[in-house]
Amino acid sequence: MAATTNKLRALIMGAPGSGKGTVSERIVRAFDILHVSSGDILRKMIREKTDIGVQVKKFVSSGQLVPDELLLKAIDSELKRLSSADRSWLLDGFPRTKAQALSLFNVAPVQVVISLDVPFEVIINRVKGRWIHAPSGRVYNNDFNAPKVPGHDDITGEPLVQREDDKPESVQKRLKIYSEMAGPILNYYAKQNVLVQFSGKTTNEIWPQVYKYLATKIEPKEKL
Ligand code: G5P
Ligand code: MG
Repeated sequence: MAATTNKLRALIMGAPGSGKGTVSERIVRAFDILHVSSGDILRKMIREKTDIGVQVKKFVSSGQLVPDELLLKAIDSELKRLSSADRSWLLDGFPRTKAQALSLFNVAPVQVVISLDVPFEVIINRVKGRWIHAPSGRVYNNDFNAPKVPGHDDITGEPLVQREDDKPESVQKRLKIYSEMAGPILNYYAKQNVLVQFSGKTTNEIWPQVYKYLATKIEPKEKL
């Protein structure tokens, strides 16, 4: 049963590499909101070789969606935590199927769905230069937000890694799956009047639009 709260329940959607993680980092800096990425949760389980991590590895590294039942098992405890959280939250990468959207509805109906619309040719170029700090999920890019020290995380100084699913063949597969799967979810939220689309070729173009929109829903802690 969904808990009642006046905190914001938001989603961020968009194709692989559209900038969900990058925009989420800016949202967390500017607003008092918790960011939860299903991809980060799965990558942590894979790194730690948990039972679920071992089962999801083959799907994640080849760019396929994790089957619903397994995915819901993977994020069950996180969803339980969020259902009673007394803080606003932003889910990144979940839901991706109608079954997942219905499960989320039972936890908490969402009030805002931010959809990032970035051309696929722009995305294909940018993921080639992506580096991540695996423990935190912080994202860098050789051409865009390069780390201060090449190959190292700005905050911890730990080494950065490339994602296994950023190989060109996996990226193509992920983009194809997104094209096939996203439509019904976006329609589902459009019908609920909670979907807002932000288009652009760069995060710097999209971010001020997202900030202005979110500032109508939740008090910013930092000015743009
Ligand atoms: P994820 O982790 O949810 P994706 O594929 O949805 O992964 P991804 O790849 O994490 O999305 P993003 O977060 O949208 O992309 O993009 P990003 O990391 O912020 O930006 C991409 C790169 O571009 C970065 O290097 C960034 O620095 C750079 N960049 C950003 N803006 C700009 C710009 O303006 N200019 C330039 N030049 N660069 C820029 O899911 C991964 C896998 O987990 C499983 C699936 O297997 C999935 O494939 N999974 C699920 N399976 C089933 N159901 C679910 N709900 C699942 N969730 C995860
Ligand atoms: Mg991401």
